[in-house]
Amino acid sequence: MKVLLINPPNTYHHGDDFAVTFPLGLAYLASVLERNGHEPLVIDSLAGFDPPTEMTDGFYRCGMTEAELVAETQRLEPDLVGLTCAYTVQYPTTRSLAQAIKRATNVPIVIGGAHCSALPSETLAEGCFDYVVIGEGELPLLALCDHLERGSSLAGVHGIAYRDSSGNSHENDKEPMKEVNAVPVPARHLFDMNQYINSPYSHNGSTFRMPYATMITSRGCPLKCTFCSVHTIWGRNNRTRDAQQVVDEIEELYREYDVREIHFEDDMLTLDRQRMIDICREIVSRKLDITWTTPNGVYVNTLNEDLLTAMKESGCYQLALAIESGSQSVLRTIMKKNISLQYAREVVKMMRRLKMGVYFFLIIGMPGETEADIVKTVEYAKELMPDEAYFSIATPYPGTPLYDQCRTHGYIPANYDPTLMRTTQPLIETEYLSRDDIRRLRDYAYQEWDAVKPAPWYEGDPNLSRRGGIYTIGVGHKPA
Ligand code: B12
Ligand code: SF4
Repeated sequence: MKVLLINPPNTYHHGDDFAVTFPLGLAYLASVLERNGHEPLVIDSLAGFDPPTEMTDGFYRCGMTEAELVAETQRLEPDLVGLTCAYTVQYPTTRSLAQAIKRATNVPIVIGGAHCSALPSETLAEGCFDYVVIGEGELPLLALCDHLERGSSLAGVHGIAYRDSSGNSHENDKEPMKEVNAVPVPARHLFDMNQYINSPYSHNGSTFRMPYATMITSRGCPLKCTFCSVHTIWGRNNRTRDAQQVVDEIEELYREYDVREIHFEDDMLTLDRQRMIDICREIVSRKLDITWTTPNGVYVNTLNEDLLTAMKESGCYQLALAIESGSQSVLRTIMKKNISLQYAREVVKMMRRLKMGVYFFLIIGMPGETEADIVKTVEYAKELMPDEAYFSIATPYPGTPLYDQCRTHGYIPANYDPTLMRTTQPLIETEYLSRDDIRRLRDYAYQEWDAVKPAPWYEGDPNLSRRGGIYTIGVGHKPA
């Protein structure tokens, strides 16, 4: 059957980071549909757009208009429309598009992605979605096509919420796939790859060589950090693709699209150290002239000298370390993230010896955290002096313990505005910190950091030329 997969337009606030990266989720779904005899059609309504500079009704809007997308849907006449909604912050825009498509056509609509995976019943209750996919989408989407084509039952299908013929709602638990090696590579051939691989608006602006491509090599993370929502999609079991298969995908990108840099977007790339070393060795043995990095961050406990050396030798020029806090007690008791700040010091030293770039992800404004804790975080960054430190404001994504805690204690309003689920402005206020405090402390963190931050480590290296840097809505490119 004909399935139209749409990456909806986005709305941004002043101060948001802007990136247009390849929609891996839709490409995985399209690939599985194609393999199973269906006809996937894809529209990435963000591809090729520059960052918006004009504000309307308090938002900066980017991408194709609703009218254009409705017209395309009518022209293509799909049997099913699939919308992705990766982030809660974009949910209102996605819902509005679904309502517009519903008003103009009779085509059934399914939604998937992080937001609805955490709140499936609430999303189904909106009325504009006929089906909600919970978690990994490949198998539920195939089952849904079968249901629509042949009338098969959805009763035993994992990972789907739906209304039956009597109008009763059902929510079937997700069951993450066991064998991720069997999932075909993303159907990149259905997209205009030039719009992504040469785009200056990459994740964290951290591209050194173009063309670049994003990929994932694993699914799921066993840790239970209180602020993290990725388990709502992938579950807690870390399932990895074999090194050979991962490097096959890299080689395909290298040969078919001339890609010279890879961005691994995994949540837990290095849990299996030996697998990562095997990936690195395979890149070297196939003589693939690439650089690579991890814009989504890596777990510092998994890094050691052997692994870092293999990474460096295979082209890794920078790792983002998800340190989160400079207070050991906040890490242990509030964030429940098992990181030793002392070990992180050692890792940064190893990376410096190997001449690798270091990028820190830090979070401020968690419930239970005090101003003194936040000062510790800033001081830790100043002590270790990464090349860049990124201070995010704690945000209670649905499906996280942080969200539940904030709802229970009233740290977020009952009817909170989903467009505020972003890390550059505070949505919550806590027992110790008002929203104004959190804003002030983030400004303080950046002032302190900007006053000391080092010159880029790659300055003067003729082989590396950082492209772009982070683009901030309403502000422009931050200097790289
Ligand atoms: C790369 C990434 C980005 C990239 C772009 C991703 C892209 N082009 O798709 C960039 C840098 C732009 C980005 C930005 C942000 N991100 Co982000 N991002 C990610 C990350 C690390 C990987 C996404 C990815 O490619 N996954 C791989 C693909 C295969 O998975 P997927 O897209 O989820 O698709 C699968 C399923 O979800 C499902 N599915 C998805 N869509 C559909 C549609 C249909 C029809 C069906 C049936 C199924 C289905 O099936 C797919 C295949 O199994 C995820 C974490 C994660 N591991 O998923 C966070 C994540 C999605 N981001 C998150 C957040 C919060 C943000 C920001 C708000 C952060 C901020 N700065 O404030 C911004 C929002 C930007 C905006 N436009 O407003 C959260 C979302 C949580 C939430 N509920 O809001 C996540 C889950 C990480 C987290 N912190 O918990 N992000
Ligand atoms: S923050 Fe990282 S380490 Fe923690 S649960 Fe999420 S993916 Fe795992």
